Amino acid sequence: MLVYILLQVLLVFLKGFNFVLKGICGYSLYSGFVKDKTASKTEYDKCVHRCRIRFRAKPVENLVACRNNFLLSHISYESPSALLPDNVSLMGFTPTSALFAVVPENFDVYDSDHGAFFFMVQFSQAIEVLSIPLHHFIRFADDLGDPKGNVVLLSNTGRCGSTLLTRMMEGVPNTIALSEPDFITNVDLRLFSVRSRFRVTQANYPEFIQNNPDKLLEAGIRVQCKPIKFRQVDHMILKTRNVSASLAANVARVCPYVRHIFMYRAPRKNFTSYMSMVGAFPSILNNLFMPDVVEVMMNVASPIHTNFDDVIELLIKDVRRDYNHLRCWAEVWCMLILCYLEYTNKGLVNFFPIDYDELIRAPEKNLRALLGHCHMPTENLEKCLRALSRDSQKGCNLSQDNLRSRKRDFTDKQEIMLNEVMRKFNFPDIDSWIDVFHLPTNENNNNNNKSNNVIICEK
Ligand SMILES: *[C@@H]1O[C@H](CO)[C@@H](O)[C@H](O)[C@H]1NC(C)=O
Ligand SMILES: *[C@@H]1O[C@H](CO)[C@@H](O)[C@H](O)[C@H]1NC(C)=O
Ligand SMILES: *[C@@H]1O[C@H](CO)[C@@H](O)[C@H](O)[C@H]1NC(C)=O
Ligand SMILES: *[C@@H]1O[C@H](CO)[C@@H](O)[C@H](O)[C@H]1NC(C)=O
Ligand SMILES: CC(=O)N[C@H]1CO[C@H](CO)[C@@H](O)[C@@H]1O
Repeated sequence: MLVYILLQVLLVFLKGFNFVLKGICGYSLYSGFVKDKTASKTEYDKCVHRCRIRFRAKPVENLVACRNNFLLSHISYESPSALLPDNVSLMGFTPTSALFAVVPENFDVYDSDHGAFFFMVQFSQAIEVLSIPLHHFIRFADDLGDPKGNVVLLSNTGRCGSTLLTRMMEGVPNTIALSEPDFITNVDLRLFSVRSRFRVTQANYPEFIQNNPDKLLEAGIRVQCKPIKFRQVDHMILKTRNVSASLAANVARVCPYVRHIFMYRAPRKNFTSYMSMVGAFPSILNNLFMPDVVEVMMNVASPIHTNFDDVIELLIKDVRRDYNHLRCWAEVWCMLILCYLEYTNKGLVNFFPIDYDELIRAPEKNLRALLGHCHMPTENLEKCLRALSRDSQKGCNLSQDNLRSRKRDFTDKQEIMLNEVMRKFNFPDIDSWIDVFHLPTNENNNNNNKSNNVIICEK
């Protein structure tokens, strides 16, 4: 945190310095010659800006990386072919450009043994950052075209064993699983949310993006899943952050070839795990930043145009007024489940729903069905099942060992509060969770026995 603040001070200082330097000799340590920078905006073959990372810091390690996390120095302006090598991967978007991380040539950024989260591996291993203006980025993505392999989007409620599932799926030959690639977090945070909180941020984006954010989402998926030369990739799993579950409908609309999974956990277990995770962060940070974080999360995570629009608006208002960890996180969780229900009922997304405890109870059967849904081969399940015995988030502070000691049960008061939250969404009490798929919102879908509901109903 302190390092991050120092970096910000340094960045302000350097910005001033570069401003003066630019005025005097038309050169900046960050962006090079002014005329080159100007040219990069219009000329496609000089539009990629390569910078060396001199220093990096994030206030909290699980935040989405942005330009302010880096102290960068100018190297060159190049053609978009600079984005093609295997050691270059899409890191995220700013309102003006797409950012790429360049790792050392022999480092496999896609190998999940380097760390449980793709965005963390990118951030810690990157040597250079490439940036490309968004309009050129979209042209680059159009030239690439749709991904050659199979793409699977794994939406989830967070803390539900989704990292374990990606580890299992990686057992399928020629499969890469990206855990929390943040291009998609950027897209949903700023662009698709129609809630008022984001109007200001949205205005920072060029008009062609504001009018058609789908295009950026499509381009992001195409570029994140670009061809890799050093190994055969037939299946690409994109496991999103929990808040991005609300984006599944957009992805289904824009990239109909993507296959969808929704992973969750029975609420009591889920909330216990949520709470143990929140407890793993320093409490000062929690109290200072959590209301902000949770308010944004609710804005992003909640589906719109549902019967619960008014409920959700009220809950969002209450976050700051009356912040309570457990209640607010339970509300976010309900909103994510609502995404699943709404999108399924409206036929927007063909999700394969998977409950963590059900996966653990009958791993082989469930994995087989899940892989079948994703059009992935099911011949060699042993390798997939081996992942079960490994801690799936090792290399990260949230690993199970860290959390296990913090597990807690709820007091009676907390139970009442949680059930009140559940009721606001017409969900059953946390102990009758099994009934959730017979809720009123699901009624019109009751006699439609899609493969979707099989697993839940069996329980
Ligand atoms: C990334 O890969 C390219 C091509 O393989 C190579 O020329 C370049 O030096 C690599 N970058 C770094 C930072 O190692
Ligand atoms: C959900 O995602 C947000 C944003 O990345 C993160 O801060 C939060 O810890 C996640 N919650 C859970 C329960 O995983
Ligand atoms: C995460 O864990 C490592 C090693 O256990 C520690 O050095 C690091 O400071 C931790 N990071 C945070 C944000 O707690
Ligand atoms: C529902 O399932 C039954 C048997 O499991 C099948 O006969 C019937 O055609 C299915 N209905 C629909 C609408 O898919
Ligand atoms: C319904 C359910 O899953 N209940 C379990 C929740 O977790 C606690 C321990 O964390 C178990 O004791 C419950 O049986």
